[in-house]
Amino acid sequence: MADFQHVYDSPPKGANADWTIPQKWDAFSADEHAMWDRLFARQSAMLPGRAADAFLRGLDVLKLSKPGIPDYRELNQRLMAATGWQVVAVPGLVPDDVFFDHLANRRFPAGNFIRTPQQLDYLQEPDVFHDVFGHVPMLADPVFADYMVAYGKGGLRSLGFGALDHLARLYWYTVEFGLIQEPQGLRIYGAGIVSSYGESVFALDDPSPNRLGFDLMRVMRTHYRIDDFQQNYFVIPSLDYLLRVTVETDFAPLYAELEKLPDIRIADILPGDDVITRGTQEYAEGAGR
Ligand code: HBI
Ligand code: FE
Repeated sequence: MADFQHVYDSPPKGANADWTIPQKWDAFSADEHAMWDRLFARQSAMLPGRAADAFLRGLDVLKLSKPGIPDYRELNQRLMAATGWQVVAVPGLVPDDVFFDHLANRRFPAGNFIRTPQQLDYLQEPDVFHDVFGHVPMLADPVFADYMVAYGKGGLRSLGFGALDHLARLYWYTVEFGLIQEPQGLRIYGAGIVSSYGESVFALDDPSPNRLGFDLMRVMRTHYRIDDFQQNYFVIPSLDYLLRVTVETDFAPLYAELEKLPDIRIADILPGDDVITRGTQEYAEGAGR
């Protein structure tokens, strides 16, 4: 992640010790607010029938009294009332321990900038649209809200085991790129998918990626890609299951076992896998990828 432009070693000038900064809602330009509205309209139109029920219900907390980038003073009143979570502004990616500490205390750090028109469909670093549109609706769900707290606490603990890379894969394949099995079919809930125009179609409809039943150890062994659509998605049976598995599992023995087990290459399917869709991988193997 070292080449992201907003990564710092210590809080930049003007930031607090916990890396938060004032949102300065009034400082966003009309163009920046219009970019939010454009992205919001495009994504919310495509998500019915694709996004998880919890996400669609949570979208209501983002419908504030004025258009544009949400003013956290108003957003946080609604989010706090729903689950006790709040959004805090940060300059960009923050160190892992700082990130986990915020999550463990029901604070979601959101980048305080918005993509430019040139970055409409791809940017390397989470902006306010990804962080707020992508993450906040799920944080309004009580079960997912508790999962994120459990993840933050587990993240802090993982640092002591030198197991950050393994735990980061759990975040990646659930919070960022998770799919859920609902009565009507597969749905997306990962923020990296729901905030992406292309991936919200690809993740559900494209024949290329594998879609595998969620297995905690399997996920923690699996590489992922940060530069393009995923080659694997993991499907949870319910948010309750995800919370339960995270809270009830003692990760210490798993980390010990993971040290002995090889990582799994990105698109490999193993004999024990619960294969929902065996991907063709044609997208990943196509020209220039
Ligand atoms: N910082 N702002 C921000 N957003 C993230 O998603 C984030 C971060 N720092 C570290 C981090 N994520 C990783 O540790 C997690 O993906 C596990
Ligand atoms: Fe994210």
